[in-house]
Amino acid sequence: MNITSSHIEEHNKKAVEDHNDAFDALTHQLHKQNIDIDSLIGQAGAFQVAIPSWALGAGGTRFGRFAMGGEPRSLEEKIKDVGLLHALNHSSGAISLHIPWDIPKDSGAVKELADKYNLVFDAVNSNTFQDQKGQKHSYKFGSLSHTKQEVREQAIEHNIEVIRYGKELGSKALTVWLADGSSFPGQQNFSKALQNTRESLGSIYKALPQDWQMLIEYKPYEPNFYSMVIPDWGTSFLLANKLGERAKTLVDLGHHLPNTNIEQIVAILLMEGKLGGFHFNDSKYGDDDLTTGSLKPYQLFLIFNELIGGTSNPEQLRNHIAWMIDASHNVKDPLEDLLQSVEAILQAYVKALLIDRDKLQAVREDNDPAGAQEILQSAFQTDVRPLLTEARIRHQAAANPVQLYRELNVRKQLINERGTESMATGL
Ligand code: PSV
Ligand code: MN
Repeated sequence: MNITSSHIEEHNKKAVEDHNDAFDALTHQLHKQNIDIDSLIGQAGAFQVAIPSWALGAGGTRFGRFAMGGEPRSLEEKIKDVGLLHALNHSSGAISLHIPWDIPKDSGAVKELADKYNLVFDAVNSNTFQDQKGQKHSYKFGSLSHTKQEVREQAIEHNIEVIRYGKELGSKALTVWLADGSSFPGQQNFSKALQNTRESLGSIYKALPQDWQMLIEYKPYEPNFYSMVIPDWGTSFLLANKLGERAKTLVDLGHHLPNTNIEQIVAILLMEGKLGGFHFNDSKYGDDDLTTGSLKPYQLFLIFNELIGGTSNPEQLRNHIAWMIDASHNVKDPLEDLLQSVEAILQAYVKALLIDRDKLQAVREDNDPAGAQEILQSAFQTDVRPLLTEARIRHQAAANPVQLYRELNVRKQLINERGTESMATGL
């Protein structure tokens, strides 16, 4: 299944009249605020969000999994699916691989295929939270933090192997997420476990190419329910500081206890030059891995407010942070879900660009919280969808990606090609 330029043209031709009306109205509205819409369209069009290779099939919960049919059966098919997304929205031009779920057998050929779809390889993710067939030592009681040196060494070697794969594909970052921790009081020596982790990460850091970053992800609970070795941004930040300049913190939006002020964490990490990347998703209760922006679009906007407010160079921001989605799809078609997530991220980004920074600065100086809210709400309540549509049209992508996906019956075609039982690797 390929999306061709004539599919796009035909779809856009039908959409253009309504789009032009909405776009003209928005142009007029922004013009009155002295905002240059063309510059915003350029910035929106340049923003790329990496798609996780592990989220292209049906996810599941520990209670069950409902197959959706047409799931990619190989890394090559995963790349094709991300290619479909990128053809539809022009904003999904990168793929983030999880090893060993997606080991490239022939890196040259895999790279060539990705090139064909204008995709690059974003951060590679290691996996020491599951045991693989034939693996010598088990990770049941941890990996980089394990009490036994031989287990730690095996986990270190795995991460170095992931770097090797990433190098072959042109990745520039390794993301490390550890499930290590304990489920019962007394089970683990907290400080020893963290010390082991630091030393293990140090060995991996030594193997990191000079132009790479190590992204350290944190999570407060699950799969361990009493303690996690890297439970929060403070611990990740501590490790990143001890490791060196190229080690940074990765913020997965689902990895916080309820009501945590994520935007404040983002602001501090950015200020310290330690914000390495994001795993975008949304949640109501825990690490729910739901569609980004489906529950808390305002929080997402506030995060982008801190990002834009904390940098003098939006281009550098776009290029130096790993923007990735980390989601799981139990009831939605993953491809539709990912299109919706990317759209929500772009909306939050562009709305944050609309904020009048001088005025915000002035009301802060005046200690005027109501004034601050007026400024934020005025940007957040602006409907920027016509601007994003225009960016897509200018890049020969679909005016309405989800609509075209449905018009073309993409899922049905994928089922015809791959069958109803095909199952993608991942969680
Ligand atoms: C753990 O919950 C996590 O967020 C890590 O990023 C893993 O790599 C990913 O999910 C696996 O789905
Ligand atoms: Mn994650």
